[in-house]
Amino acid sequence: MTTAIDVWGDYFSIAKWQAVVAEALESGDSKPIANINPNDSREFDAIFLGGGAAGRFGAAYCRALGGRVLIIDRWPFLGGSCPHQACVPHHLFSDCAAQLMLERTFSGKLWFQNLNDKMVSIKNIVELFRNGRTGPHAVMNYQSKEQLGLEFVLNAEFSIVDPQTIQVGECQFQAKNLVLALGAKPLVAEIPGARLKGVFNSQTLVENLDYEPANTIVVIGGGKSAIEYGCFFNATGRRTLVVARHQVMPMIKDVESRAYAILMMEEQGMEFLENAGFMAIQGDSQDKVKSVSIKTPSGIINVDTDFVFLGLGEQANSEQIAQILGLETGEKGFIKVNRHMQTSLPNVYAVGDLTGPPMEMFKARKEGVCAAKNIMGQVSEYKAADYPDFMHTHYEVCWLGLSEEEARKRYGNVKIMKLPPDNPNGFDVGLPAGDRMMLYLMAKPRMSGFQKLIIDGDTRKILGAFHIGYGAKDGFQYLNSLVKKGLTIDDLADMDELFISPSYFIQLCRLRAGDPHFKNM
Ligand code: COM
Repeated sequence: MTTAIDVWGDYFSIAKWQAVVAEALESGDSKPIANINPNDSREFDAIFLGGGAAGRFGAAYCRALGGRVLIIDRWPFLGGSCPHQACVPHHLFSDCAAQLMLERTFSGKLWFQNLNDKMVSIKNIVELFRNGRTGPHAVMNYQSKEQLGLEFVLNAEFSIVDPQTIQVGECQFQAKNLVLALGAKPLVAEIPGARLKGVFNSQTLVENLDYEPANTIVVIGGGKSAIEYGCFFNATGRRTLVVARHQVMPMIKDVESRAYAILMMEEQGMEFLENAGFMAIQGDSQDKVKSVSIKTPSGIINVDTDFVFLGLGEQANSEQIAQILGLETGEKGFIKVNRHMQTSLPNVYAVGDLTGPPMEMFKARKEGVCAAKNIMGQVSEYKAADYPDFMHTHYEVCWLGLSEEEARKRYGNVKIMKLPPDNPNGFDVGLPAGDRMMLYLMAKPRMSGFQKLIIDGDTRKILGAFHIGYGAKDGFQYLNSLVKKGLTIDDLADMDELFISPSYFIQLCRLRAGDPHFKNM
């Protein structure tokens, strides 16, 4: 690697990293950026191929346990797809959707500008992200180098010589263990016309969008990314039609919570077409999308559009690696691992999106840490289960544990606490008066969200929780852990709420907690 940029021993500020990453991305320069300690002669305990959430957290943990690790990544930054094409833009777009829903709800009132019938630019927001993402990139590199002391080679193409040897340029690196953390990519749709210009997925949207989509967008898929991106497009003022082969949002298991989420999306103008059969995307003479045909139970419909978004799930970045190493793979190329994150080859581990769903940050990071512990001689097992989950619509939707329906199948004495309460006005009451919902509460009460707690009336233990509104994501992370440890209505009643109607049901539980035979509320 004679031509590498050697950064070892030099202090790199966040601003300096930002410039280095921007330059590498803009120029397409493939000169590796090497941060390797020349004074450490120990063999690497592990090479992490891929420095995203799984690789970076695994490497940091290995090092924390006293190991020597090297991360190799083809991008000039650590953090993987998260800061580049996945979580960070997704959160930006979701923030925009929430902000735009507020602006549209109060359009022309109070201090709000008049957004009625106005579209805002999608291209500008995408460009804002594209120009700003080197900030998060730089933070990743700074933290990894200056604070965590990680060794890495970035901006580097690599090849696998054998499970202990990785080649970068003319240089070979050897390690006792190999950890594959190469991530996943959006599934390619088997839909006629899916390769036309104007058909995007979450990656190509941020990389390639170079025009302003017109006023109708078709989203194909019914899962998280289809809905989350769809709500963003809709919030920009465009007609947004979500077309799913089956149901939309099947992951929100609680029937009432899902219904509220869908109702509010529909009130924002989202259109859903479920159980859609054959679909085809038609192009014009320049291979640019011009319409989509969809087979519905009541016949074929055609929708004119210049922008189609595919949110169809992910497939593993495993093609070459699985073949070279002869690894066992499953559906969509996901690498098979045991609970120690070991692949079918000794001393070869796989972590993160490469091992399959859930394609979530916490799962990637925890799998990285699990592999690290095993590599360093601790026995560790991990399988993502019983985790809290969320989805961004125009709102944040969070949930954990069992839905009401699931709970009733398993328990004989299920109690429910919810806001708004069952009442003749339906949702037209200003409850829950949750975090960041106060304007809605006063002026558009039906939009002020939905909360539901599911409790076993016999043991008083919390079985599940659902929240639609804002500000609950953070709390649900902690709440889930407490619920798994047996949190009861009485424990919740004893907490200290920081808001009138806290996102975690503290006040409702306190109102009922004294009663040994408490009722629904
Ligand atoms: C966050 C990436 S953007 S990582 O999980 O911290 O590596």
